[in-house]
Amino acid sequence: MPKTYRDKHIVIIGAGSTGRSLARFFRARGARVALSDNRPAEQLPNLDELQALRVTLDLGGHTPALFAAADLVVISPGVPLDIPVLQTCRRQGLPVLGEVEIAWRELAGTMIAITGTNGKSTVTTLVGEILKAWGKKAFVGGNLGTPLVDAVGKGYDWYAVELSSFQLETIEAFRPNYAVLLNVTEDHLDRYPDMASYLAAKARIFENLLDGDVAILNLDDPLVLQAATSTRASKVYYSSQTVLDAGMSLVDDRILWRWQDSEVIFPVTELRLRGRHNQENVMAALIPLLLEGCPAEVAWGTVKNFTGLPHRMELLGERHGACWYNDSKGTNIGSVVKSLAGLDKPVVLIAGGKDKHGDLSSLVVPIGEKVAHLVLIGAAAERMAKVFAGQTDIHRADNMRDAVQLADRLSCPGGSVLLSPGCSSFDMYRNYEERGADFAAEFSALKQSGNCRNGN
Ligand code: UMA
Ligand code: ADP
Repeated sequence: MPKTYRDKHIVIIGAGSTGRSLARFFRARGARVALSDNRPAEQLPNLDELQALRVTLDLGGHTPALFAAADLVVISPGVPLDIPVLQTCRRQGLPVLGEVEIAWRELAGTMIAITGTNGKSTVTTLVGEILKAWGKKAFVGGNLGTPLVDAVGKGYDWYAVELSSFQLETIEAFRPNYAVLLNVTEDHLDRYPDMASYLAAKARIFENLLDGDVAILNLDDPLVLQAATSTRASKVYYSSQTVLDAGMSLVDDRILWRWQDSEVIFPVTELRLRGRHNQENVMAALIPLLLEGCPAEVAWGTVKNFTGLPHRMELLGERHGACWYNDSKGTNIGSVVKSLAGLDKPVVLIAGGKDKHGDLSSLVVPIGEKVAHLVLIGAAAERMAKVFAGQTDIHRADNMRDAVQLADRLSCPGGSVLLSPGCSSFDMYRNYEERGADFAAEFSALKQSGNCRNGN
Protein backbone atom coordinates (compact mmCIF):
# COMPACT_ATOMS: atom_id res chain seq x y z
CA MET A 1 0.00 0.00 0.00
CA PRO A 2 1.77 3.19 -1.12
CA LYS A 3 2.21 5.94 1.52
CA THR A 4 1.79 8.58 -1.15
CA TYR A 5 0.03 8.10 -4.43
CA ARG A 6 2.36 10.30 -6.51
CA ASP A 7 3.50 8.43 -9.65
CA LYS A 8 1.94 5.19 -8.41
CA HIS A 9 0.00 3.02 -10.82
CA ILE A 10 -3.55 2.82 -9.55
CA VAL A 11 -6.14 0.67 -11.29
CA ILE A 12 -9.75 1.41 -10.42
CA ILE A 13 -12.48 -1.08 -11.27
CA GLY A 14 -15.93 0.25 -12.12
CA ALA A 15 -16.60 3.46 -14.05
CA GLY A 16 -19.76 4.35 -12.13
CA SER A 17 -20.01 7.20 -9.63
CA THR A 18 -17.48 5.63 -7.24
CA GLY A 19 -14.89 4.93 -9.94
CA ARG A 20 -15.16 8.44 -11.37
CA SER A 21 -14.76 10.06 -7.94
CA LEU A 22 -11.79 7.81 -7.20
CA ALA A 23 -10.22 8.74 -10.52
CA ARG A 24 -10.48 12.46 -9.67
CA PHE A 25 -9.06 11.80 -6.18
CA PHE A 26 -6.00 9.89 -7.42
CA ARG A 27 -5.37 12.21 -10.36
CA ALA A 28 -5.31 15.18 -7.97
CA ARG A 29 -2.57 13.36 -6.04
CA GLY A 30 -0.33 12.80 -9.03
CA ALA A 31 -1.01 9.10 -9.50
CA ARG A 32 -1.08 7.31 -12.86
CA VAL A 33 -4.64 6.14 -13.07
CA ALA A 34 -6.38 3.50 -15.16
CA LEU A 35 -10.13 3.04 -14.98
CA SER A 36 -11.32 -0.43 -15.93
CA ASP A 37 -14.92 -1.40 -16.61
CA ASN A 38 -16.33 -4.58 -18.10
CA ARG A 39 -18.93 -2.61 -20.01
CA PRO A 40 -18.00 -1.26 -23.45
CA ALA A 41 -17.89 2.53 -23.95
CA GLU A 42 -21.30 2.68 -25.66
CA GLN A 43 -22.99 1.20 -22.59
CA LEU A 44 -21.50 3.68 -20.14
CA PRO A 45 -23.43 6.83 -19.25
CA ASN A 46 -21.80 10.28 -19.71
CA LEU A 47 -18.82 9.13 -21.73
CA ASP A 48 -17.70 12.74 -22.11
CA GLU A 49 -17.27 13.04 -18.36
CA LEU A 50 -15.22 9.84 -18.37
CA GLN A 51 -12.93 11.07 -21.15
CA ALA A 52 -12.45 14.40 -19.37
CA LEU A 53 -10.92 12.55 -16.39
CA ARG A 54 -7.69 12.13 -18.40
CA VAL A 55 -7.06 8.59 -17.20
CA THR A 56 -6.31 5.42 -19.15
CA LEU A 57 -9.63 3.82 -20.00
CA ASP A 58 -9.84 0.03 -20.11
CA LEU A 59 -13.38 -0.67 -21.26
CA GLY A 60 -15.29 -3.76 -22.29
CA GLY A 61 -13.30 -6.01 -19.93
CA HIS A 62 -10.49 -6.00 -17.37
CA THR A 63 -7.14 -6.30 -19.15
CA PRO A 64 -4.82 -8.51 -17.04
CA ALA A 65 -1.60 -6.75 -18.15
CA LEU A 66 -2.85 -3.46 -16.74
CA PHE A 67 -3.33 -5.05 -13.35
CA ALA A 68 0.03 -6.79 -13.44
CA ALA A 69 1.69 -3.34 -13.53
CA ALA A 70 -0.42 -1.84 -10.71
CA ASP A 71 0.75 -0.73 -7.25
CA LEU A 72 -2.81 -0.69 -5.92
CA VAL A 73 -6.23 -1.81 -7.14
CA VAL A 74 -9.29 0.01 -5.84
CA ILE A 75 -12.74 -1.40 -6.52
CA SER A 76 -16.24 0.01 -6.71
CA PRO A 77 -18.83 -1.57 -4.39
CA GLY A 78 -20.76 -3.26 -7.21
CA VAL A 79 -17.69 -5.29 -8.22
CA PRO A 80 -17.66 -8.77 -6.66
CA LEU A 81 -14.35 -9.73 -5.06
CA ASP A 82 -14.25 -13.10 -6.77
CA ILE A 83 -13.99 -11.96 -10.40
CA PRO A 84 -10.98 -13.65 -12.10
CA VAL A 85 -8.81 -10.54 -12.38
CA LEU A 86 -9.10 -9.89 -8.63
CA GLN A 87 -8.33 -13.50 -7.81
CA THR A 88 -5.12 -13.10 -9.79
CA CYS A 89 -4.30 -9.82 -8.02
CA ARG A 90 -4.68 -11.47 -4.63
CA ARG A 91 -2.54 -14.43 -5.65
CA GLN A 92 0.17 -11.95 -6.64
CA GLY A 93 -0.11 -10.13 -3.30
CA LEU A 94 -1.34 -6.90 -4.88
CA PRO A 95 -3.32 -4.73 -2.45
CA VAL A 96 -7.04 -4.55 -3.31
CA LEU A 97 -9.06 -1.99 -1.37
CA GLY A 98 -12.41 -0.28 -1.58
CA GLU A 99 -13.26 3.38 -1.88
CA VAL A 100 -14.45 3.74 1.72
CA GLU A 101 -11.07 2.62 3.07
CA ILE A 102 -9.20 4.99 0.76
CA ALA A 103 -11.42 7.91 1.77
CA TRP A 104 -11.42 7.20 5.50
CA ARG A 105 -7.61 7.35 5.64
CA GLU A 106 -7.77 10.99 4.56
CA LEU A 107 -10.59 12.22 6.79
CA ALA A 108 -10.52 13.87 10.21
CA GLY A 109 -13.57 14.52 12.36
CA THR A 110 -16.39 12.52 13.88
CA MET A 111 -17.85 9.77 11.75
CA ILE A 112 -21.21 8.13 12.28
CA ALA A 113 -21.40 5.08 10.02
CA ILE A 114 -24.72 3.37 9.43
CA THR A 115 -25.43 -0.05 8.01
CA GLY A 116 -28.22 -2.65 8.08
CA THR A 117 -30.44 -4.33 5.53
CA ASN A 118 -33.16 -1.67 5.70
CA GLY A 119 -33.45 1.89 6.93
CA LYS A 120 -29.86 2.97 6.15
CA SER A 121 -30.75 5.89 3.91
CA THR A 122 -33.48 7.13 6.23
CA VAL A 123 -31.22 7.01 9.29
CA THR A 124 -28.23 8.52 7.49
CA THR A 125 -30.36 11.38 6.23
CA LEU A 126 -31.86 11.96 9.67
CA VAL A 127 -28.40 12.03 11.26
CA GLY A 128 -27.24 14.47 8.59
CA GLU A 129 -30.28 16.71 9.07
CA ILE A 130 -29.79 16.83 12.83
CA LEU A 131 -26.10 17.64 12.44
CA LYS A 132 -26.93 20.51 10.10
CA ALA A 133 -29.66 21.83 12.39
CA TRP A 134 -27.07 21.73 15.19
CA GLY A 135 -24.87 23.97 13.06
CA LYS A 136 -22.23 21.41 12.09
CA LYS A 137 -20.45 21.21 8.76
CA ALA A 138 -21.47 17.69 7.88
CA PHE A 139 -20.95 15.38 4.92
CA VAL A 140 -23.93 13.12 4.28
CA GLY A 141 -23.40 10.33 1.78
CA GLY A 142 -21.73 7.01 1.10
CA ASN A 143 -24.04 4.35 -0.33
CA LEU A 144 -26.73 7.04 -0.13
CA GLY A 145 -25.33 8.50 -3.36
CA THR A 146 -22.25 10.69 -2.95
CA PRO A 147 -19.11 8.54 -2.64
CA LEU A 148 -17.27 9.14 0.65
CA VAL A 149 -14.08 10.00 -1.25
CA ASP A 150 -15.84 13.18 -2.43
CA ALA A 151 -15.68 14.40 1.19
CA VAL A 152 -11.87 14.49 1.20
CA GLY A 153 -10.36 17.96 1.36
CA LYS A 154 -13.67 19.72 1.90
CA GLY A 155 -13.14 20.64 5.56
CA TYR A 156 -16.01 18.65 7.04
CA ASP A 157 -15.93 18.01 10.78
CA TRP A 158 -18.75 15.48 10.81
CA TYR A 159 -19.72 12.59 8.55
CA ALA A 160 -23.01 10.73 8.33
CA VAL A 161 -22.09 7.76 6.16
CA GLU A 162 -24.37 5.06 4.81
CA LEU A 163 -22.48 1.84 4.22
CA SER A 164 -23.55 -1.23 2.28
CA SER A 165 -22.24 -4.73 2.90
CA PHE A 166 -20.44 -4.41 -0.44
CA GLN A 167 -18.50 -1.38 0.80
CA LEU A 168 -17.66 -3.06 4.09
CA GLU A 169 -16.16 -6.08 2.29
CA THR A 170 -13.16 -4.04 1.21
CA ILE A 171 -12.21 -2.10 4.32
CA GLU A 172 -8.95 -2.68 6.15
CA ALA A 173 -8.40 -0.15 8.96
CA PHE A 174 -11.72 1.75 8.57
CA ARG A 175 -12.81 2.82 12.04
CA PRO A 176 -15.78 5.16 12.49
CA ASN A 177 -16.47 6.76 15.89
CA TYR A 178 -20.01 5.43 15.86
CA ALA A 179 -21.08 2.25 14.09
CA VAL A 180 -24.84 1.75 13.81
CA LEU A 181 -26.30 -1.63 12.80
CA LEU A 182 -30.05 -1.39 12.23
CA ASN A 183 -31.17 -4.89 11.27
CA VAL A 184 -30.10 -7.88 9.24
CA THR A 185 -32.54 -9.79 7.07
CA GLU A 186 -31.94 -11.69 3.86
CA ASP A 187 -30.62 -9.62 0.96
CA HIS A 188 -28.10 -9.73 -1.87
CA LEU A 189 -28.02 -13.51 -2.07
CA ASP A 190 -27.17 -13.07 -5.74
CA ARG A 191 -23.74 -11.90 -4.51
CA TYR A 192 -23.24 -13.85 -1.26
CA PRO A 193 -23.19 -17.65 -1.12
CA ASP A 194 -25.28 -17.64 2.06
CA MET A 195 -26.71 -15.53 4.88
CA ALA A 196 -23.61 -16.11 7.04
CA SER A 197 -21.38 -14.42 4.46
CA TYR A 198 -23.77 -11.46 4.18
CA LEU A 199 -23.85 -11.11 7.97
CA ALA A 200 -20.05 -11.35 8.14
CA ALA A 201 -19.76 -8.45 5.68
CA LYS A 202 -22.15 -6.33 7.77
CA ALA A 203 -20.26 -7.24 10.97
CA ARG A 204 -17.07 -5.74 9.56
CA ILE A 205 -18.36 -2.28 10.53
CA PHE A 206 -17.30 -3.19 14.12
CA GLU A 207 -13.99 -4.82 13.18
CA ASN A 208 -11.59 -2.00 14.00
CA LEU A 209 -13.51 -0.20 16.74
CA LEU A 210 -11.61 0.38 19.97
CA ASP A 211 -12.45 1.43 23.52
CA GLY A 212 -14.07 4.83 23.33
CA ASP A 213 -15.87 4.06 20.08
CA VAL A 214 -19.57 3.28 20.20
CA ALA A 215 -21.63 0.52 18.62
CA ILE A 216 -25.32 1.41 18.38
CA LEU A 217 -27.39 -1.75 18.21
CA ASN A 218 -30.99 -2.81 17.67
CA LEU A 219 -31.55 -5.03 20.70
CA ASP A 220 -34.56 -6.67 19.05
CA ASP A 221 -32.58 -8.23 16.21
CA PRO A 222 -30.58 -11.33 17.20
CA LEU A 223 -28.39 -11.11 14.10
CA VAL A 224 -27.42 -7.54 15.01
CA LEU A 225 -26.32 -8.72 18.45
CA GLN A 226 -24.45 -11.65 16.92
CA ALA A 227 -22.59 -9.35 14.53
CA ALA A 228 -21.38 -7.15 17.40
CA THR A 229 -20.38 -9.93 19.81
CA SER A 230 -16.65 -9.36 19.74
CA THR A 231 -16.42 -5.61 19.32
CA ARG A 232 -14.26 -3.60 21.72
CA ALA A 233 -16.56 -0.58 21.43
CA SER A 234 -19.10 0.39 24.09
CA LYS A 235 -22.55 -0.89 23.18
CA VAL A 236 -25.60 1.32 23.30
CA TYR A 237 -28.92 -0.34 22.59
CA TYR A 238 -32.35 0.68 21.35
CA SER A 239 -35.46 -1.43 21.45
CA SER A 240 -39.12 -1.28 20.55
CA GLN A 241 -39.83 -4.37 22.67
CA THR A 242 -37.93 -3.95 25.95
CA VAL A 243 -37.84 -0.95 28.28
CA LEU A 244 -34.17 -0.24 28.88
CA ASP A 245 -32.58 1.28 31.99
CA ALA A 246 -29.73 2.55 29.82
CA GLY A 247 -30.46 3.19 26.17
CA MET A 248 -33.47 4.12 24.10
CA SER A 249 -36.84 2.39 24.14
CA LEU A 250 -40.19 2.71 22.45
CA VAL A 251 -42.87 2.56 25.12
CA ASP A 252 -46.42 2.94 23.77
CA ASP A 253 -46.36 6.28 22.01
CA ARG A 254 -43.19 7.60 23.61
CA ILE A 255 -39.51 7.23 22.96
CA LEU A 256 -37.64 7.03 26.23
CA TRP A 257 -33.93 7.92 26.40
CA ARG A 258 -32.31 6.91 29.66
CA TRP A 259 -28.65 7.72 30.00
CA GLN A 260 -26.45 8.42 33.02
CA ASP A 261 -29.23 9.28 35.50
CA SER A 262 -31.17 11.42 33.10
CA GLU A 263 -34.37 10.65 31.22
CA VAL A 264 -35.77 12.38 28.14
CA ILE A 265 -39.16 11.59 26.62
CA PHE A 266 -40.09 12.19 22.98
CA PRO A 267 -43.76 11.89 21.91
CA VAL A 268 -43.96 9.59 18.88
CA THR A 269 -47.31 11.08 17.88
CA GLU A 270 -45.42 14.20 16.78
CA LEU A 271 -43.50 12.28 14.10
CA ARG A 272 -44.52 12.79 10.50
CA LEU A 273 -42.77 9.57 9.48
CA ARG A 274 -45.14 6.60 9.57
CA GLY A 275 -44.67 3.03 10.75
CA ARG A 276 -42.96 1.17 13.56
CA HIS A 277 -39.85 0.67 11.45
CA ASN A 278 -39.47 4.43 11.10
CA GLN A 279 -39.79 4.86 14.87
CA GLU A 280 -36.89 2.43 15.15
CA ASN A 281 -34.99 4.46 12.55
CA VAL A 282 -35.59 7.62 14.56
CA MET A 283 -34.19 5.98 17.71
CA ALA A 284 -31.08 4.83 15.85
CA ALA A 285 -30.52 8.35 14.50
CA LEU A 286 -31.04 10.16 17.81
CA ILE A 287 -28.60 8.13 19.91
CA PRO A 288 -25.23 9.23 18.46
CA LEU A 289 -26.32 12.86 18.42
CA LEU A 290 -27.57 12.85 22.01
CA LEU A 291 -24.37 11.11 23.12
CA GLU A 292 -22.39 13.86 21.38
CA GLY A 293 -24.26 16.52 23.34
CA CYS A 294 -26.69 17.76 20.71
CA PRO A 295 -29.57 19.45 22.59
CA ALA A 296 -32.62 17.16 22.67
CA GLU A 297 -34.88 19.92 21.32
CA VAL A 298 -32.65 20.41 18.28
CA ALA A 299 -32.52 16.70 17.54
CA TRP A 300 -36.23 16.10 18.07
CA GLY A 301 -37.26 19.30 16.30
CA THR A 302 -35.49 17.98 13.21
CA VAL A 303 -36.72 14.38 13.23
CA LYS A 304 -40.33 15.17 14.00
CA ASN A 305 -40.64 17.37 10.90
CA PHE A 306 -38.91 14.91 8.59
CA THR A 307 -41.37 13.59 6.01
CA GLY A 308 -39.22 10.82 4.52
CA LEU A 309 -37.19 10.28 1.38
CA PRO A 310 -38.57 9.85 -2.12
CA HIS A 311 -39.18 6.26 -3.30
CA ARG A 312 -39.80 5.04 0.27
CA MET A 313 -43.55 4.68 0.84
CA GLU A 314 -43.94 7.98 -0.96
CA LEU A 315 -47.60 8.88 -1.37
CA LEU A 316 -48.05 9.90 -5.02
CA GLY A 317 -51.73 10.69 -4.81
CA GLU A 318 -55.19 9.23 -5.01
CA ARG A 319 -57.19 7.85 -7.92
CA HIS A 320 -60.70 6.45 -7.77
CA GLY A 321 -60.38 6.46 -3.97
CA ALA A 322 -57.21 4.33 -3.90
CA CYS A 323 -53.93 5.71 -2.54
CA TRP A 324 -50.87 5.14 -4.72
CA TYR A 325 -47.47 4.59 -3.03
CA ASN A 326 -44.03 4.54 -4.60
CA ASP A 327 -41.77 2.24 -2.56
CA SER A 328 -39.26 1.54 -5.34
CA LYS A 329 -36.52 1.42 -2.68
CA GLY A 330 -38.24 -1.67 -1.25
CA THR A 331 -35.57 -3.84 -2.87
CA ASN A 332 -35.65 -6.84 -0.55
CA ILE A 333 -38.34 -9.00 0.96
CA GLY A 334 -37.98 -7.63 4.53
CA SER A 335 -38.74 -4.11 3.32
CA VAL A 336 -41.87 -5.23 1.42
CA VAL A 337 -43.10 -6.93 4.59
CA LYS A 338 -42.68 -3.64 6.53
CA SER A 339 -44.30 -1.56 3.81
CA LEU A 340 -47.33 -3.86 3.60
CA ALA A 341 -47.62 -3.82 7.40
CA GLY A 342 -48.25 -0.08 7.23
CA LEU A 343 -51.24 -0.43 4.86
CA ASP A 344 -54.80 -1.64 5.30
CA LYS A 345 -56.21 -4.16 2.85
CA PRO A 346 -57.00 -4.40 -0.01
CA VAL A 347 -53.66 -3.66 -1.66
CA VAL A 348 -52.71 -4.04 -5.31
CA LEU A 349 -49.01 -4.82 -5.10
CA ILE A 350 -46.64 -4.34 -8.02
CA ALA A 351 -43.51 -6.40 -7.37
CA GLY A 352 -40.64 -8.11 -9.17
CA GLY A 353 -37.43 -7.06 -10.87
CA LYS A 354 -33.94 -8.55 -10.85
CA ASP A 355 -34.07 -11.68 -8.75
CA LYS A 356 -31.72 -11.65 -5.76
CA HIS A 357 -32.50 -15.34 -5.17
CA GLY A 358 -33.53 -14.81 -1.56
CA ASP A 359 -36.15 -16.70 0.42
CA LEU A 360 -39.60 -15.31 -0.38
CA SER A 361 -41.43 -17.24 2.32
CA SER A 362 -41.71 -14.39 4.87
CA LEU A 363 -43.90 -12.56 2.36
CA VAL A 364 -46.38 -15.39 1.83
CA VAL A 365 -48.59 -14.62 4.85
CA PRO A 366 -48.57 -10.79 4.44
CA ILE A 367 -49.53 -11.24 0.78
CA GLY A 368 -52.35 -13.60 1.70
CA GLU A 369 -53.63 -11.18 4.33
CA LYS A 370 -53.31 -7.82 2.58
CA VAL A 371 -52.84 -8.21 -1.17
CA ALA A 372 -55.97 -8.58 -3.30
CA HIS A 373 -54.02 -8.54 -6.59
CA LEU A 374 -50.34 -9.05 -7.27
CA VAL A 375 -48.96 -7.59 -10.49
CA LEU A 376 -45.55 -9.07 -11.32
CA ILE A 377 -42.88 -7.49 -13.50
CA GLY A 378 -39.28 -8.28 -14.44
CA ALA A 379 -37.00 -11.28 -14.24
CA ALA A 380 -38.19 -12.53 -10.84
CA ALA A 381 -41.86 -12.69 -11.90
CA GLU A 382 -41.82 -16.42 -12.67
CA ARG A 383 -40.36 -17.46 -9.31
CA MET A 384 -42.58 -15.07 -7.35
CA ALA A 385 -45.68 -16.34 -9.15
CA LYS A 386 -44.86 -19.90 -8.09
CA VAL A 387 -44.21 -19.02 -4.44
CA PHE A 388 -47.30 -16.80 -4.03
CA ALA A 389 -49.68 -19.05 -6.00
CA GLY A 390 -52.89 -19.61 -4.08
CA GLN A 391 -52.34 -16.62 -1.78
CA THR A 392 -53.74 -13.96 -4.07
CA ASP A 393 -54.84 -13.18 -7.59
CA ILE A 394 -51.67 -13.06 -9.74
CA HIS A 395 -51.11 -11.07 -12.95
CA ARG A 396 -48.09 -10.38 -15.20
CA ALA A 397 -47.11 -7.15 -16.90
CA ASP A 398 -44.38 -6.64 -19.51
CA ASN A 399 -43.47 -3.12 -18.47
CA MET A 400 -44.31 -0.41 -15.96
CA ARG A 401 -46.98 1.19 -18.13
CA ASP A 402 -48.92 -2.07 -18.39
CA ALA A 403 -48.42 -2.72 -14.67
CA VAL A 404 -49.77 0.70 -13.73
CA GLN A 405 -52.78 0.47 -16.05
CA LEU A 406 -53.58 -3.02 -14.79
CA ALA A 407 -53.20 -1.94 -11.16
CA ASP A 408 -55.56 0.94 -11.83
CA ARG A 409 -58.25 -1.41 -13.16
CA LEU A 410 -57.78 -3.77 -10.20
CA SER A 411 -57.75 -1.11 -7.46
CA CYS A 412 -60.79 -0.17 -5.42
CA PRO A 413 -61.89 2.80 -3.29
CA GLY A 414 -60.38 2.72 0.20
CA GLY A 415 -57.56 0.45 -0.98
CA SER A 416 -54.01 1.14 -2.12
CA VAL A 417 -51.70 0.53 -5.04
CA LEU A 418 -48.15 -0.12 -3.91
CA LEU A 419 -44.98 -0.46 -5.97
CA SER A 420 -42.67 -2.33 -3.58
CA PRO A 421 -40.67 -4.65 -5.83
CA GLY A 422 -38.68 -6.73 -3.29
CA CYS A 423 -36.02 -6.93 -6.00
CA SER A 424 -33.35 -4.72 -7.46
CA SER A 425 -34.15 -2.79 -10.61
CA PHE A 426 -31.20 -3.58 -12.84
CA ASP A 427 -33.09 -5.90 -15.23
CA MET A 428 -35.23 -2.98 -16.46
CA TYR A 429 -33.68 0.25 -15.12
CA ARG A 430 -30.40 1.89 -14.23
CA ASN A 431 -31.39 2.11 -10.55
CA TYR A 432 -34.32 2.19 -8.14
CA GLU A 433 -34.73 5.96 -8.63
CA GLU A 434 -35.32 5.52 -12.35
CA ARG A 435 -37.85 2.75 -11.63
CA GLY A 436 -39.68 4.91 -9.05
CA ALA A 437 -39.67 7.88 -11.43
CA ASP A 438 -41.14 5.70 -14.20
CA PHE A 439 -43.88 4.50 -11.86
CA ALA A 440 -44.67 8.07 -10.78
CA ALA A 441 -44.70 9.26 -14.41
CA GLU A 442 -47.08 6.48 -15.47
CA PHE A 443 -49.34 7.27 -12.52
CA SER A 444 -49.41 10.93 -13.43
CA ALA A 445 -50.09 10.07 -17.12
CA LEU A 446 -52.99 7.94 -15.94
CA LYS A 447 -54.40 10.79 -13.90
CA GLN A 448 -54.13 13.16 -16.82
CA SER A 449 -55.79 10.65 -19.13
CA GLY A 450 -59.04 11.14 -17.20
CA ASN A 451 -61.29 9.01 -15.11
CA CYS A 452 -62.02 6.10 -17.39
CA ARG A 453 -60.38 2.94 -15.99
CA ASN A 454 -60.25 0.83 -19.14
CA GLY A 455 -58.39 3.48 -21.09
CA ASN A 456 -61.04 3.75 -23.83
N1 UMA B 1 -18.38 -3.36 -13.09
C1 UMA B 1 -17.19 -3.82 -13.60
N2 UMA B 1 -16.79 -5.11 -13.33
C2 UMA B 1 -17.57 -5.94 -12.57
C3 UMA B 1 -18.79 -5.44 -12.03
C4 UMA B 1 -19.16 -4.13 -12.31
O1 UMA B 1 -16.47 -3.12 -14.32
O2 UMA B 1 -17.18 -7.07 -12.37
C5 UMA B 1 -18.77 -1.98 -13.41
C6 UMA B 1 -20.13 -1.83 -14.06
O3 UMA B 1 -20.08 -2.13 -15.45
C7 UMA B 1 -20.47 -0.38 -13.78
C8 UMA B 1 -19.65 -0.06 -12.54
O4 UMA B 1 -18.87 -1.22 -12.23
O5 UMA B 1 -20.11 0.50 -14.82
C9 UMA B 1 -20.62 0.29 -11.43
O6 UMA B 1 -20.03 0.28 -10.16
P1 UMA B 1 -21.00 0.20 -8.89
O7 UMA B 1 -22.03 -0.87 -9.11
O8 UMA B 1 -20.16 0.07 -7.68
O9 UMA B 1 -21.81 1.57 -8.97
P2 UMA B 1 -21.49 3.05 -8.53
O10 UMA B 1 -22.13 3.92 -9.55
O11 UMA B 1 -20.08 3.29 -8.21
O12 UMA B 1 -22.43 3.15 -7.22
C10 UMA B 1 -21.98 2.61 -5.97
C11 UMA B 1 -23.15 1.94 -5.27
N3 UMA B 1 -23.67 0.86 -6.09
C12 UMA B 1 -23.68 -0.41 -5.68
O13 UMA B 1 -23.26 -0.77 -4.61
C13 UMA B 1 -24.27 -1.44 -6.61
C14 UMA B 1 -24.24 2.98 -5.00
O14 UMA B 1 -25.25 2.35 -4.21
C15 UMA B 1 -23.66 4.12 -4.19
O15 UMA B 1 -24.64 5.12 -4.04
C16 UMA B 1 -22.44 4.70 -4.90
O16 UMA B 1 -21.48 3.66 -5.16
C17 UMA B 1 -21.73 5.76 -4.03
O17 UMA B 1 -21.23 5.20 -2.85
C18 UMA B 1 -26.49 2.04 -4.88
C19 UMA B 1 -26.90 0.62 -4.55
O18 UMA B 1 -27.72 0.06 -5.27
C20 UMA B 1 -27.58 2.97 -4.39
N4 UMA B 1 -26.38 0.03 -3.45
C21 UMA B 1 -26.80 -1.28 -3.01
C22 UMA B 1 -28.05 -1.17 -2.14
O19 UMA B 1 -28.29 -0.09 -1.56
O20 UMA B 1 -28.74 -2.21 -2.01
C23 UMA B 1 -25.68 -1.90 -2.16
P1 ADP C 1 -31.96 1.33 2.84
O1 ADP C 1 -31.13 2.54 2.56
O2 ADP C 1 -31.33 0.44 3.87
O3 ADP C 1 -32.39 0.59 1.62
P2 ADP C 1 -34.26 3.06 3.25
O4 ADP C 1 -34.22 4.00 4.40
O5 ADP C 1 -33.99 3.59 1.91
O6 ADP C 1 -33.30 1.84 3.57
O7 ADP C 1 -35.69 2.34 3.23
C1 ADP C 1 -35.97 1.39 2.20
C2 ADP C 1 -37.20 0.58 2.53
O8 ADP C 1 -36.90 -0.28 3.64
C3 ADP C 1 -38.38 1.43 3.02
O9 ADP C 1 -39.22 1.77 1.96
C4 ADP C 1 -39.10 0.51 4.01
O10 ADP C 1 -39.97 -0.35 3.29
C5 ADP C 1 -37.98 -0.37 4.55
N1 ADP C 1 -37.46 0.05 5.88
C6 ADP C 1 -36.99 1.26 6.23
N2 ADP C 1 -36.55 1.25 7.51
C7 ADP C 1 -36.70 -0.01 7.97
C8 ADP C 1 -36.39 -0.66 9.20
N3 ADP C 1 -35.84 -0.02 10.21
N4 ADP C 1 -36.70 -1.98 9.30
C9 ADP C 1 -37.22 -2.65 8.27
N5 ADP C 1 -37.56 -2.10 7.08
C10 ADP C 1 -37.29 -0.79 6.92
